[in-house]
Amino acid sequence: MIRLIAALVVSLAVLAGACQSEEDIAPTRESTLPTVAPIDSLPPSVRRTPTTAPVDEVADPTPRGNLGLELVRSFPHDANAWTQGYVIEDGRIFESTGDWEASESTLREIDPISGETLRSVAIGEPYFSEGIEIVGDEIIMITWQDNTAFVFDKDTFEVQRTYTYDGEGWGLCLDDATGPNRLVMSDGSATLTFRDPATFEITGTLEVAHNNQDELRLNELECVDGFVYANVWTTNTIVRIDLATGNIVSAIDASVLKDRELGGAGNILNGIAYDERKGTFLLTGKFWPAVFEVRFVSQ
Ligand SMILES: [Ca+2]
Repeated sequence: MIRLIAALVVSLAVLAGACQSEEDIAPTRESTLPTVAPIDSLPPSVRRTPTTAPVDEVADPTPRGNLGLELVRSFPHDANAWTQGYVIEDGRIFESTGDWEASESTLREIDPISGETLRSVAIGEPYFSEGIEIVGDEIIMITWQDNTAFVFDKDTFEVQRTYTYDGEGWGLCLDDATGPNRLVMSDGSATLTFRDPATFEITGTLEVAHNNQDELRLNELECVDGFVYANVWTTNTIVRIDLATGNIVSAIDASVLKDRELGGAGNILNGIAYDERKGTFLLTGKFWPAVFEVRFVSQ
């Protein structure tokens, strides 16, 4: 644990050193998007005491070490967005939002610099939108308990077709590194389901190994080079899962970002997108006022 704390302090120092000035990250919509506080302005007790300690709670059968965060930049995020899915491709960001109010379920394209919503479509009742993934010229969106996946044209946001499925839908990503392309879908449990991206038919499942099966609730996903990075529901932890084995090989405690935001209860980390052009990850959270571009670094 002492080593973990020491590593966290080092990570904080890296974050503080890499932090942009407030001017650099000032939002363009000051009336609705609060300015992000510099990390080094937080009191030490907040900076050095994460609100959760999930890294110790998620077992790691084949540890490859926990990863720290190196901040590249931050930019505004709609603080009214209950983020469910987040993806970036060729510099274009797409986000899905969902909420108890059906009208809050949307698919959006986001400006990667200003964070402004460039366009948005409401999904409409009774659907509660969840994760999204880009597949070619289309975006697939799953829904929480509505047993329906929507397929949108990426450029027009017009619905091309729908699929029905059993169970809940939480997160979605496309694994294109371990054989024929396959969607990876989470349902709030420790089981991932593989699906054919062309038909949405189930092609397999994967049990994620850890020592606390009831507590590992996998949410928003990002597939990268044979691994899945998964937000863990009710925590600010991201786990890195080896798709070949189902083992968690790394964990990333991103609570430092939430502390930086000083968000209220319930506003947890959710939303992860890999920018393969830059080798960086975009991280945000539900109702967070900022998106953080980071690199995951060895501790
Ligand atoms: Ca994602």
